[in-house]
Amino acid sequence: MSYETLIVETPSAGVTLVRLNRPEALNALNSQLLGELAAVLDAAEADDSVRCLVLTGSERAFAAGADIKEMSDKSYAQMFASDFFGGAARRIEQFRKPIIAAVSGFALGGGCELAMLCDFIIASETAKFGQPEINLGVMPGIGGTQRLPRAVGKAKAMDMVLTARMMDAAEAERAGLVSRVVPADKLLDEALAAAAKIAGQSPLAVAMNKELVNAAFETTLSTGVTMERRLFHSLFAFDDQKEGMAAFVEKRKPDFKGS
Ligand code: CO8
Repeated sequence: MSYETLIVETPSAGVTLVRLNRPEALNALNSQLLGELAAVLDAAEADDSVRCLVLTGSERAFAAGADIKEMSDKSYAQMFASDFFGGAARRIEQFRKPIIAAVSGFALGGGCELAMLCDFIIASETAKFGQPEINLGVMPGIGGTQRLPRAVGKAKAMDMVLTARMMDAAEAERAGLVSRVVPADKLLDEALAAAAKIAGQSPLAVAMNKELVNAAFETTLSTGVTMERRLFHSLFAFDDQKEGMAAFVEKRKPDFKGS
């Protein structure tokens, strides 16, 4: 399937690379782009050969926010009736396979929120994160006020949301917003290598690991730890656990089948 606002490739077995492709608007997120992204996720979820996604933009911009030109004249009734961007945000939140955001340049407003909706962010040295919606008389709308403080703490989140200050890659790594920072020309290689590593793991264990790390933000420590122990035990129902542990003992590479 081909898309107008996305470029979708399969750079290696099990890995889907999705590039945001609205260069004329610094990859601003509009309804078409988010609709196409939801369709890519539907297809990836249904395809057992897809094990991990990488979402990226251009060198200049991951995404400079929601498309201000699409939103500017909308009424409250239109925003509410269409649940503007709600469906796409929920689709990403509910996606069960890992998504790595590879961020270079601007990740602002909805762009920063889209990166935070992914499972982790690898940033280039040129990345700039921000929630500048306050400058437009509005606020983040795809989870920024909630995910940013969870990622970087209240002080930095308040600072960014209220002053629209951008955070560079080094600060984002110190603050815990991104998992690693790499030179711009290595960004895609690094993200694709991480995705290939994930794609080679047991997809069952990968899905459970993702679910449980996300549960850490939704539940108490004791409930989360109990859930983790139960799921750990349940993994012993799968062939992949037998294969993974046998491969270690036999000093060979495991061949996970997802069963
Ligand atoms: N929307 C639409 N067009 C944009 C956007 C955007 N967010 N960002 C950039 N563009 C366009 C510009 O209008 C320009 O187009 P044109 O050439 O036709 O004038 C082109 O991209 C290039 O941009 P600039 O010329 O401005 O490039 P600069 O390098 O000078 O500046 C910046 C780059 C600093 C990134 C600047 O473009 C900028 O400030 N952009 C807007 C950033 C912003 O405010 N983002 C937040 C948007 S609101 C939002 O994201 C809300 C999310 C929640 C929505 C969900 C609701 C439920």
